[in-house]
Amino acid sequence: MEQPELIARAETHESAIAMRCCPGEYTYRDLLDRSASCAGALLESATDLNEARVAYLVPAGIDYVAAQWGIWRAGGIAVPLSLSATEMELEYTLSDSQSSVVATTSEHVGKIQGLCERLNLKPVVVDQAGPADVSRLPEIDRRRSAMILYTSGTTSKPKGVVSTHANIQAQIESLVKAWKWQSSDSIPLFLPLHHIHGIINILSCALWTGAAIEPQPHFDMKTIIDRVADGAYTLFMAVPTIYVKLIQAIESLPEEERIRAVNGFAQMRLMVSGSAALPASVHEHWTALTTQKLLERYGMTEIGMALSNPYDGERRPGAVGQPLPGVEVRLKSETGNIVTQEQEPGEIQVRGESVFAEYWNRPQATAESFEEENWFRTGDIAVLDRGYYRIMGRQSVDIIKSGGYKLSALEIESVLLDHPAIDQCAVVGVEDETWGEAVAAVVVLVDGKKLDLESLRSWSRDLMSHYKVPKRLMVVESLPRNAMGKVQKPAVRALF
Ligand code: MCA
Ligand code: AMP
Repeated sequence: MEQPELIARAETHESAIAMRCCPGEYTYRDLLDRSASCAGALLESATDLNEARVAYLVPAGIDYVAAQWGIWRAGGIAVPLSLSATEMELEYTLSDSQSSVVATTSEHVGKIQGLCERLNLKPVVVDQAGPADVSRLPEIDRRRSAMILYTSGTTSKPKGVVSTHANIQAQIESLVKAWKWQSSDSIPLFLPLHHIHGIINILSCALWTGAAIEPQPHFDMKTIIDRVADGAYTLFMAVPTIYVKLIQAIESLPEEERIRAVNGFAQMRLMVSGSAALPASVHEHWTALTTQKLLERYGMTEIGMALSNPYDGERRPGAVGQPLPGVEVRLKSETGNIVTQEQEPGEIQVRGESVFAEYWNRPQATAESFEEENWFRTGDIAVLDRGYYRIMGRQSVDIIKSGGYKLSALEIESVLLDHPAIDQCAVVGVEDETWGEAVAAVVVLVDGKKLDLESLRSWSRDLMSHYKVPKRLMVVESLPRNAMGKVQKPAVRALF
């Protein structure tokens, strides 16, 4: 029977440990059985979901895989929801994706029940699904749409990135090959599971290979350091913010604990950084502390991973390396020429089977993001420097990367404008040692009103995920604008 290769492969290592959770361990057979149950519960009497969107709100663990694989095995498109999203954000994702069902767990069903009633969605509780008849599951062609991930960009609201099963398989196979994944690998999973970094680079690559995953509810410094010191992992993948925080935490440990932690990190097979620029100073600091040379790579929701420092060979601080297997990369200059010289900047453009199919329900945005012959325009600027790509920045000032999350300044502005004291506002990302960039807001107040950072933050928390909430606030008489009346973001940024 045709089914996603990731799931078919699980049959070949069914007795291996797939997940070490607290408490208990689960084999690949458990994942297969639980995902079949979920598929059965989603299908009810239907024979195929035929690409209906099924959202799922499930924490990292066996239920997450049961839901994701269950949706795929039933023929649906998986739409992972963020566990830290506010109700307003969840409603947007559910409505925009036109999801008809939400899969969740007994623990989380309360959080989504009200929304399901209001939007007329059916909740399915994954951990209560009974056994299913596998012979009834539909054939899944690899060209079918498999997943929609929401990503912020140059538009106010996030767009849904649609990937097919073939796209996902290509993204996984490229990384498994480049980073030499092995069935003996073991990796912690503390990144959110509504983005590529957690879903593809960690979860799916591990499951493809028959390796073991240790899911954690969130990034908890003490737990991670203890488990690393125990020698629990061979692989570690994280965003730069986590390496900055780890350096601070390890250096403040008492000597004996520090040595144990450092030795734990030193013995790993591979440690990877990505999702945002890793400052060369942090790269070098980490090597000095642990002897590990971090492997920095570059990717994007729409394309999976595109560039990577080598597994064998020089891992250069400040650079993102070369194209991954199966990925074509070129630079296109501002004047529209393909860059052929080193040190000449250009937009990174990417082509290959790992590149997404379309933005959900946005044919114009999809068309505008591709050039002739399927080259995808990333909006990131890079140079080639002694054979390695180096990221210089982004074309749009309205995209902020904070703690590895991609945020839209326009989306945050549209929320802030609803504040009763705010008349005008401009949001920018300002440099921040820990978060890469921090969200900063410059506002013009309504006559006679007052506003301070703390009250703005507590008001914002109900409306947007905590990492979008402004960290800095400046009240001004007027926003810097050009002769046409357009807000000048570089001048706004210079205010901080
Ligand atoms: C949290 N805080 C912040 C931010 N986030 N402050 C400023 N800027 C932020 N971005 C504050 C909170 O308000 C809180 O403060 C305190 O920090 C602790 O919050 P918490 O969330 O618990 O922090 P954490 O657990 O230390 O989170 C850090 C984190 C998390 C683990 C780095 O941000 C994270 O999981 N980031 C990864 C996101 C990711 O996976 N991105 C990949 C996208 P207070 O206590 O005062 O309230 S995929 C992608 O980018 C592409 C494909 C790629 O290339 O990978
Ligand atoms: P996302 O939309 O969350 O998938 O974020 C993708 C964006 O993250 C890219 O377009 C880059 O701007 C940024 N990014 C990912 N990896 C790196 C890296 N190693 N260095 C600099 N920026 C990165």
